[in-house]
Amino acid sequence: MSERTLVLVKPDGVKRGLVGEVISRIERKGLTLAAMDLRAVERSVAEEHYAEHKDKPFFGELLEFITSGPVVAIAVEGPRAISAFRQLAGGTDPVDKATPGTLRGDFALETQFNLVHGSDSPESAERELKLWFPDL
Ligand code: RTP
Ligand code: MG
Repeated sequence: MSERTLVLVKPDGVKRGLVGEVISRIERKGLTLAAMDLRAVERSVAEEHYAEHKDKPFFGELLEFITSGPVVAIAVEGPRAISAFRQLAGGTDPVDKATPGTLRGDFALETQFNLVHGSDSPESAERELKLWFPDL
């Protein structure tokens, strides 16, 4: 059964020219792109997107970072797309958790600048896709 997940190439990934690399890995895995958009992130969208972290000490930095430049938002589709993309992304900490061969393991060094976002559950995917792609 096919499902959809929200992927973001974060501002660090766009600035570093890694959008193609992310898309390539999604496609090579066998997942497909249902929608894609390069866009500036409004603060209200960033706050809503990361609402689960609003009481964390890093929330302010996280908002600053995610609104610091354009992101590429992608609705990714395929069997077990949510888990499949989390596997491609690797763990949150790019050194201690993400292993080589994953996007974060191969291309990132710091937790704050970890290149990509992927929805972490069916509930998150539904909520996030409504926020980023209301017309999909
Ligand atoms: P994401 O939501 O961006 O896909 O990342 P994730 O599920 O792997 O990690 P999550 O716990 O949801 O954290 C969201 C993002 O917040 C930043 N972060 N900074 N300074 C810190 O300790 C810290 N912890 C998390 C990261 O950019 C992380 O991806
Ligand atoms: Mg998360």
